[in-house]
Amino acid sequence: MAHKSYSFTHAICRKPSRSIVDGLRAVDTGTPDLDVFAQHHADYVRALRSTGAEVTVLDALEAFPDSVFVEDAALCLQEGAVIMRPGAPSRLGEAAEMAPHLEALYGEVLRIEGDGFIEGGDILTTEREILIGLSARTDQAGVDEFAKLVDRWGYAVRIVDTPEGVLHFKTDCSLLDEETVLATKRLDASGCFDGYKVLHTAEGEEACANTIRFNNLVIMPAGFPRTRDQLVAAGYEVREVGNSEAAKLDGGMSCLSLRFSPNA
Ligand code: CIR
Repeated sequence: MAHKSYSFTHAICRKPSRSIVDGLRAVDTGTPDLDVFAQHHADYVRALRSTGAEVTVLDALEAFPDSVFVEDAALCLQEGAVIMRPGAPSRLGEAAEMAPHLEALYGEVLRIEGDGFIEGGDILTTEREILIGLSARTDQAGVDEFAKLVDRWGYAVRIVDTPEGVLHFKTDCSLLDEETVLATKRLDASGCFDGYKVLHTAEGEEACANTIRFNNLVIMPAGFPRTRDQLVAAGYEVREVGNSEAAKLDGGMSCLSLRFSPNA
């Protein structure tokens, strides 16, 4: 049976731009190398395609250094897509750039148009609900408008916290299947996953909590062997992809794609 929270026919990615060196980062750990980033990105796209999905790779947008992180510009559900309103001023324009690509694939594309802010990285869609972490990028007004929009498609939205100093809610968690999430201990301690089965990232490997379940695969950043072994032992088919350059900009596996199966 197909699961709407992780069975996908489509994905959209965007090539990293040369301006990626100016991308936002909480702490400067070095300038990303564009060639290495491009190689990792190509590996990521290959992994998505290997599951049989149709993957569109959009051209780089030089005007938006963080535009490779397409996840933050929109939220895709089966019934329709919602264009976000990113809380980072330098990223606000990315949302309008994404809209026409989704309009070409979906019957219904809605927009956050009020004063609130919301980024896709703060939204975890599970089989039964949509969890949204308030963060430095996502505020109450943004969530309220989003919740009102997706109510028409029958989605329940639950507001949760993002740990202090963590960029996005999903920086610290990801969906593994209809009842299981991968999360850092610090996020799980908030109680937001009560009712779910939770696998914890291994001690010292918190930076790999942001994986994606994409059809048969769990795609995770390379270099986190103890968490990888745990996922394999739990029965998941794991694919590792290099993420050293995106990580310099606080990016992980989910931010590099929009994943969806449009109904229309
Ligand atoms: C930013 O700070 O917005 C980017 N440098 C990283 C965005 C990562 N996006 C995500 O996890 N969804």
